[in-house]
Amino acid sequence: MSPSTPDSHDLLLVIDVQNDFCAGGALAVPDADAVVPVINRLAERFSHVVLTQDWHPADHQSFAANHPGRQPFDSLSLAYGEQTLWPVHCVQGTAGAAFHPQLALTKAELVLRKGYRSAIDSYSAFYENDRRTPTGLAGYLRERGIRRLFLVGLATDYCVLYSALDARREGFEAVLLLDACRGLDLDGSLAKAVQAMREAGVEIRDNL
Ligand code: VGL
Ligand code: ZN
Repeated sequence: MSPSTPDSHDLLLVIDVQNDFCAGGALAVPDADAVVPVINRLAERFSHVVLTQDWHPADHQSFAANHPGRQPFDSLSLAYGEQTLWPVHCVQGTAGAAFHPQLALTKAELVLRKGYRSAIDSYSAFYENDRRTPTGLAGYLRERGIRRLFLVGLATDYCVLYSALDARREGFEAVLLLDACRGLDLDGSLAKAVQAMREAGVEIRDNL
């Protein structure tokens, strides 16, 4: 077996592969749909797969529409720090919040929803954007005996980035699979994200 064959302590963490981040969605990530077949093939090779789902109430504070006079992609200072304002996306129960219709969901052992509190955004699968409020994922993974995470999904420079950094902070090994990720790349954020992950000890690969 090659060293990159996933074992029982490895887990594929699929971040936010939802309609609103894909073609035609409210916050579409360029070329996002291309990750779906790649992720589906990867999922077959893992014994453990977890999905995250961005899941906002309509009055969520990360939406520019909830701040009169503000535009999407503006930055705003909120109680917990700087927050980028987004178009309304992934509203709980809407078609935009559903997973991409071609994403293979059957293998997922857990669907972790995040960003469900109006007052705080949550890019990371581990912590909300105050960097202190845990989602519970670290405890779940530890109890399940998971040691290494392979991160894929959307967007490389936001939710994938923060999830990978927090995975390292929580003591997991972390591998980013670039072929199965796409980024928003606002003001060079993609290159910065990859650099920050490298510096945090995330292994960056194209594929398994
Ligand atoms: C995301 C911006 C806002 C992401 C989620 O999944 O990367 N980005 N909400
Ligand atoms: Zn969001």
